[in-house]
Amino acid sequence: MADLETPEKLTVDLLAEIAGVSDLASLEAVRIRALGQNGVVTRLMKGLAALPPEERKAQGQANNAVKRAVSQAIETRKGALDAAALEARLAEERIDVTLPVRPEATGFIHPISQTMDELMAIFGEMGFTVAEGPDVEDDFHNFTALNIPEDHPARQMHDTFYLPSDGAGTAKLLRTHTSPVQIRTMMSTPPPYRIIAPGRTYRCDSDITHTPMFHQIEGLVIDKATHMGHLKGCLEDFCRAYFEVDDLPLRFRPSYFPFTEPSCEVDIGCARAGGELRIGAGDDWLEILGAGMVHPNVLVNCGLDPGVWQGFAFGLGIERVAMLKYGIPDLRTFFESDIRWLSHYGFAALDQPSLVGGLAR
Ligand code: FA5
Repeated sequence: MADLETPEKLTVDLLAEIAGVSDLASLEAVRIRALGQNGVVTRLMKGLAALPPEERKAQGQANNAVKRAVSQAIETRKGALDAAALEARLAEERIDVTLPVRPEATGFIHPISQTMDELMAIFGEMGFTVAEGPDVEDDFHNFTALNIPEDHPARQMHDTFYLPSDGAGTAKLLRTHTSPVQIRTMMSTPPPYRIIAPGRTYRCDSDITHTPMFHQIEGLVIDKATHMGHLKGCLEDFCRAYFEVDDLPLRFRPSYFPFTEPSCEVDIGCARAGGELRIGAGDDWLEILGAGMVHPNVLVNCGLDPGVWQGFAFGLGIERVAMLKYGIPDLRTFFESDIRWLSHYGFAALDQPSLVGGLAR
């Protein structure tokens, strides 16, 4: 493009150039060269001032015609290039909905988490709230307040992990059961109570049905007129909901725990035939949990008047009920972090119609 070109020639050249560009960047380069601050058309306009007055009008009109024609051509070409770019992008980004889904590695919910969620959902429906306590406990909350004084033989049954003494004579320990949460709840909030306390527990123990770390869920109900009938009804409803067997038979067998009086073990009806266990059928029994009426000494230790307040407590092993419900044969496999085991026994996050099982509404 030369300055000496006539407006007509300039128009023809610029329009040819505009028609020839094939992308937006080149078009912008032409626009700057023609209409930019120092562009040829701009300089043509500025040159008017130097012309004699009688030529200015005609030259001005000619210059304006160039400017109009070039501006319009640039706009039109820009519209066409924009549309072509959009077309190309749409063609490139098209999604073929008929393609099969690419397999993706998904995680699984561990059977312990699943079982805990189910237990919390069932007890939640029954009006229980969740309480928590520390894994590292002291002697008072884990034993003494639960009516297990020093030298009590029950302490030996618990195979306790003790932590090194802090020098002040208050050796801490890893809680051997979730029952200390009862004590913490009763000492920190006023009655009545209807709580469950799920969590980790520890005992120096390892075989096919015992691991050094395992999980329990504790239940505590204290009110002014709570009695053994409530305990039976509550645990019956719970076992039937959890195992999803409406007429599951339950047996309450006398037992002993220092913190409950009377105490019982609860068995559920089952059948054992050909190495297979079927829950709810047959005339055999399977122990499932421990329970009882909270011992008056425990209430007194927590500052409650046993003449006014009474109730029941229960505790069960979460792995144990998970193994029974989901047919998991070896307790130790829960904690081996074997991804093949988890993909077999784990649960898909989105595949859960109901956590509450068969609880009657
Ligand atoms: C107790 O721990 C009582 N605190 C339960 C209780 C609470 C009774 C409130 C009455 C009132 P026990 O020692 O039986 O009880 O343990 C309860 C359950 O924990 C057992 O039935 C078993 O399922 C589970 N359990 C105990 N030790 C282990 C272990 N080493 N590995 C896995 N599960 C265990």
